[in-house]
Amino acid sequence: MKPFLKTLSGAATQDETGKKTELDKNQVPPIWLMRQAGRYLPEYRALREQAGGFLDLCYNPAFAEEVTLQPIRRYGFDAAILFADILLIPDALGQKVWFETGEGPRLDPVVSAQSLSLDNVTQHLEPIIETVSRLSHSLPKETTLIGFAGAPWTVATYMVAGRGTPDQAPARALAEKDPEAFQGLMDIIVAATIDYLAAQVEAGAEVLQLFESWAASLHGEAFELWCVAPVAAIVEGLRARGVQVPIIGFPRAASCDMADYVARTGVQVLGLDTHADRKAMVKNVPENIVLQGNLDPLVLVEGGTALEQAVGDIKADFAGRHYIFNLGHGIVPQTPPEHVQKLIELVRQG
Ligand code: 1CP
Repeated sequence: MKPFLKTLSGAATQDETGKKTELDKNQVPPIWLMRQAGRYLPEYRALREQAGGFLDLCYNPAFAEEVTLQPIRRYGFDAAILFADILLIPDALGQKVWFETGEGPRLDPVVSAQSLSLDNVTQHLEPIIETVSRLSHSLPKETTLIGFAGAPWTVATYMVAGRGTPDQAPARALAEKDPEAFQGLMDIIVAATIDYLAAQVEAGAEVLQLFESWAASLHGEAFELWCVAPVAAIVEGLRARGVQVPIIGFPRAASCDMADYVARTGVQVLGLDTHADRKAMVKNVPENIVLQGNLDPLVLVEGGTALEQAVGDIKADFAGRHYIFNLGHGIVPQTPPEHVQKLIELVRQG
């Protein structure tokens, strides 16, 4: 079995009555990194230039396949993540999306689902599904393929603001002022995301991740309504369609009870951000849930003894636990590629 999937099935067979699969204290965890394909790699920058715009790269199956494979070829990660973006869903729903060079995403802001439609979602995202299908054939046989989408709240923050924001104020204001319109917006994102992720799995994705990058901007009841319920609806919708693959939830920097988040959403893996308290997570999150994360991307930039120390700490804290080595957030562009090589050596040296 692929190492990545073995870790997931190992955890799934843990039960709470004390019958446990034996776990080697010196286990080597599977490793992949969020944003492992991207601007820190010279081969990515070269292909990106050839493709034209960022969206052109995402919608070109041959280029997107190649970019996904680049970090696998260079480093031999245990998993490859489909090269795409969370903002392809708004694009597929009919919202205008573009990327300003050096500035990030821009969208024509919406205040409801009124101008959006599910009619063309499947057809619009066909090239992405083609990329998944190609990858399911071209990846090394030991490499697991991860499909993904944005969690609805995070996607909605961009759709309402028309861009990335430090505090997600426009979406929070809309949810507060007109909860019905906002619910309509969330419902259409949930529906499109279920179709999209089911198609990714049908084409060969073996694990799915839902990126909730802006979980920290909601608390209490609003967090339940807009972060927990929509992710639960996606998990439930996929299961109702017979999609059985493990699902990774990543509520970055959320201040909620993580055991509760896992129980309510139904995810099998919990992604931990840089600031998560690992010891508390090991104690509080049930053992049949796999933990993932949480190396600081800036420690990867620094390298040297700081990196050695941080990897040692993560391994020590997660010893005896099924976990996946990863960062607490995406790789930053200034990361020296050789530090990634070093990280893999440190993780795999047992
Ligand atoms: O080449 C470039 O200049 C574009 C940079 C880039 C890349 C490489 C963007 C624009 N998106 C991506 C790829 C991407 N995005 C992946 C590919 C797979 C991999 O990890 O290797 C994934 C999973 C994403 C997910 C994504 N896009 C998230 C969630 C994760 C996170 O980083 O928090 C978010 C919030 C986005 C939106 C987005 N797309 C791109 C940028 C720069 C942003 C962030 C904008 C902002 O909030 O300021």
